[in-house]
Amino acid sequence: MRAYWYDNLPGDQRLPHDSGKPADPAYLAKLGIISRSRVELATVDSIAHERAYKNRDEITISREKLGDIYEEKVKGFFREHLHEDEEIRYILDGAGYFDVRSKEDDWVRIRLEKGDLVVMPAGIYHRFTTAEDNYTQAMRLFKDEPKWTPLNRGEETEENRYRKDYLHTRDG
Ligand code: KMT
Ligand code: NI
Repeated sequence: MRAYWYDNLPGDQRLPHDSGKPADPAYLAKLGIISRSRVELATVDSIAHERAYKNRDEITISREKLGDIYEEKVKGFFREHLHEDEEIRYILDGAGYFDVRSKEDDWVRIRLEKGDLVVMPAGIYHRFTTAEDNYTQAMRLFKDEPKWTPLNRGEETEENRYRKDYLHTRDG
């Protein structure tokens, strides 16, 4: 796990886009994100248990698995959105990037590799992409029913109850 400020330069979303300015775990914590590097599945299980998670699934995002719709899927995940549930992502293999919005609405990029885990709060704006090797295998853990529906950022999400609760928790 390594986090840094996104460079905002043009170029494929799967490139590192590293501005050279790191973002430390303490800053991620201020955004409500918990991150852990190189943990075993047993650790994921205990975090999920502590936080009363009930469901999980596994997803492989690769050309081999998705075929013709791979590029489309990758673009879809990269649309800025929020979810109405807290969610855990645990990388089983490969690598990927989660970009999350900072307090000032800039992007912080979190690179996750095999064994890395993030807990993302409900209501945070984010987007996801595979990295240069176009391969991410991940476990997605969710508290109750799988509510995968990404709510794309717009006027409606600004008024969303989960968004407002998130900002209230983040900013006090
Ligand atoms: C998300 O919330 O954008 C995702 O779960 C992306 C796919 S899981 C690595
Ligand atoms: Ni998402």
